[in-house]
Amino acid sequence: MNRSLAFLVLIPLVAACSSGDDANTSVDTSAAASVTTTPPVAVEAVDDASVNIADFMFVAAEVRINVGGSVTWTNADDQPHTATSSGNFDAGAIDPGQSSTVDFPTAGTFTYVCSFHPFMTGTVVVD
Ligand SMILES: [Cu+2]
Repeated sequence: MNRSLAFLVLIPLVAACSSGDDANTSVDTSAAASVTTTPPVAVEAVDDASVNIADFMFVAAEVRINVGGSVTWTNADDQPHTATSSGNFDAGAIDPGQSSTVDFPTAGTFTYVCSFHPFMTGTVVVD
């Protein structure tokens, strides 16, 4: 999914570069126009998602699951992390090499942080 998004982003950049190198002042904007009218690619919901914690980041930073699904966080770092959404859920302290699973019975968009390292942020979309 990320790869295809990157590909879409690259198209206008490539078009801009090639038109910049070209002395011809007429710029064909049809390629760029077709990109901007492409609807955003939706992340398909799954029943259960996995999030890897590595290098002080949640990967993927956003996951989308169906109502009733779950998310499992696995800590690949050498320090403990949490996945904590104040008032919504808390995966608890996850030691290095360990995992924690949270069930999501209700719909919503839940942003969360690592309570030890609040610059680490992620989102769980439940729908
Ligand atoms: Cu952390």
